[in-house]
Amino acid sequence: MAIKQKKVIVDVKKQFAAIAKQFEPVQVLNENGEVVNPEYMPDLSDEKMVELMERMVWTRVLDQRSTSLNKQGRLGFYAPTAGQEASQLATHFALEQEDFILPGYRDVPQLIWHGLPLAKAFLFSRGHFAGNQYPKDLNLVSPQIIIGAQYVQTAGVALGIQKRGEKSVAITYTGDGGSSQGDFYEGINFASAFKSPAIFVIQNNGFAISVPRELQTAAPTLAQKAVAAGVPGVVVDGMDPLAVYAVTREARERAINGEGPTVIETLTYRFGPHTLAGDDPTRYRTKEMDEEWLLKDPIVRFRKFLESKNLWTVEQEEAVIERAKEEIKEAIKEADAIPKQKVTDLLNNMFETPTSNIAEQIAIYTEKESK
Ligand SMILES: Cc1ncc(C[n+]2csc(CCOP(=O)(O)OP(=O)(O)O)c2C)c(N)n1
Ligand SMILES: [Mg+2]
Repeated sequence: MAIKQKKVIVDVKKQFAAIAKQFEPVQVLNENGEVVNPEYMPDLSDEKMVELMERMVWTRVLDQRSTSLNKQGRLGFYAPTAGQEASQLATHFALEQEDFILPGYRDVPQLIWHGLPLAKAFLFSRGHFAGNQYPKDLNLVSPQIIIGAQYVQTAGVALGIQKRGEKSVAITYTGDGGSSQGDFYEGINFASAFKSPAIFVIQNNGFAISVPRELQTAAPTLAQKAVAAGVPGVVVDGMDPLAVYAVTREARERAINGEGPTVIETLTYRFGPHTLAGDDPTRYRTKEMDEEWLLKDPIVRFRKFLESKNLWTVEQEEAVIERAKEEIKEAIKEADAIPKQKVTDLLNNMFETPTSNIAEQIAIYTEKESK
């Protein structure tokens, strides 16, 4: 039988168009703080919304103060957070105290709002071992520096929660760059196979240090990578705290109802440099790009919304700023009061029982430090 016309088997355009429709960014508030999708409005009381705004303002101050303290040589490693407050704090706001957080290096604010004493965060920044020793009752681990590794660990923690029959979730954070790592795929696949209660957040701030997101992957959205693993994925306006809260809360509900993990991609931007270790964003970002994103500032947007509901005033904001400065000053004092780290402190904290080579080094440094 003669074939009249050869038909294309994979209609690429059609395939991608069908997928794209599923990944339109979720938004509740537009840049002017107006509600554009009331059907997605989360169930949050006025008091709760004010509390979220207070946390965002407080955290912006922490970012500014951490930057100054770093420049004065009083802090060490620091990854700026300004611009990402909605992505970080509104995801966190949708959690409960029993939930477990596995952060990346930029996610110190979530740890603090989950109860980590600020002095601990400063000690972590200084590379002090005490900055990695957390109160036992907090379900937290210290920030992961290895890109993506926390995704695999989260699959494990979520499986543990499930095996114990607990009604809580494990949440983790990585960046757009992190979503190109093998660990990212392994983590979501494992949690998916076991339908474990995990939430995988990708904070897509457009860059992995200087590498633009477009050079990371040809995937039109990062959230759609989830679908291949059988996991629901959602893209959200990461500068809109109400939308971020709504998608995270829904993901949490699915997780505790035994429906498995979710991948959330937040579209965001870091206003500052990658870290304070010499990165210069003007070498890879344009002024126009910065300006465009500054208009989307999550604090400005939420302030406009709350002001329109008579829930926020300049005085309220100033009070939060003052309180933040005071608390930061106290926490730095507390961190300064901890004895400086000795080489033996570092070595003694590596293993419960030191290996022979570490034991040898402990002996050498104990001798040196005694002089
Ligand atoms: C496995 C691994 N490879 C490389 C690095 C070096 N590194 C540190 S941050 C970073 C970029 C990560 O970008 P992204 O995931 O987008 O997170 P962002 O810093 O933008 O929040 C890289 C490559 C690392 N820490 N770990
Ligand atoms: Mg990034």
